[in-house]
Amino acid sequence: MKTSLIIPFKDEVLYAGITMRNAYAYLCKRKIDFELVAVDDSTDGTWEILQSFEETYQNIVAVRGGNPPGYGKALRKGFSVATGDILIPFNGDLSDSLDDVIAYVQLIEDGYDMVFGSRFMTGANAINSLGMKGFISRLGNAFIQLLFCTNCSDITNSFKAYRRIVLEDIKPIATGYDIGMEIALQGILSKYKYTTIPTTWMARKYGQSKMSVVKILPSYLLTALKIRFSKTF
Ligand SMILES: Nc1nc2c(ncn2[C@@H]2O[C@H](COP(=O)(O)OP(=O)(O)OP(=O)(O)O)[C@@H](O)[C@H]2O)c(=O)[nH]1
Ligand SMILES: [Mg+2]
Repeated sequence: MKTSLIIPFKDEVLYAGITMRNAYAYLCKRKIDFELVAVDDSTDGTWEILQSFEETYQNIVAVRGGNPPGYGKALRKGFSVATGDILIPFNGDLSDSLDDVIAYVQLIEDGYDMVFGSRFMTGANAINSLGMKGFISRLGNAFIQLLFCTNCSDITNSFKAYRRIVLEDIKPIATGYDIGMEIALQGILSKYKYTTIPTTWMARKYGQSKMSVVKILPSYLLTALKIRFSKTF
């Protein structure tokens, strides 16, 4: 099966080259059938770097995101141009692990429709720690676990893998960081087969975070409640 990594970038001039080179070299070495789909909303020179990769490699695609930009919009754009059978959002600041990508691909090939990564379950490795963001994220995730009776301890994490049919069926609408949660919760309610595995998460070394967990918490909770109650009534 072909795998598409969807990689969002917003002003990641210090990461764009490293991330694209690492992902490309790693997946070639593992003899995976893959493509890299970079979705960019930058004004700092990231776009020019991504374009040079697109010109050099046949299986690298670089596209622009939306206006106004948004993390969810960027992933949706990536899903719409991707040609893979397995779609995996992979953060442009290399916080997600390529070893975990291989584990995801194997599980989808084994028959799962969705694979969720958890930074919180036993066996997970949060290198350089998640700090206060991690604490708030754990609380939010505990609430969502109760609301949906799911054993996934990190539903808000966007690093997941989906079989193409799941995305074609669910047609996510989130524009922000809540997109991963939206797809996962809709997928669970639609009875797609899923599993959760412990993953490695690494804090960024360069550049700035684009995400404030306090600012986005209300939109996560609202999205979760809407999904829960629109399916019930
Ligand atoms: N295309 C696009 N990419 C985005 C947008 N917002 C964030 N990103 C990218 O999405 C990835 C995750 O964003 P981060 O800012 O690292 O969010 P985070 O991982 O929660 O924050 P850190 O803990 O600081 O790493 C990065 O590669 C960003 O550049 C956006 O609006 N459009
Ligand atoms: Mg990050």
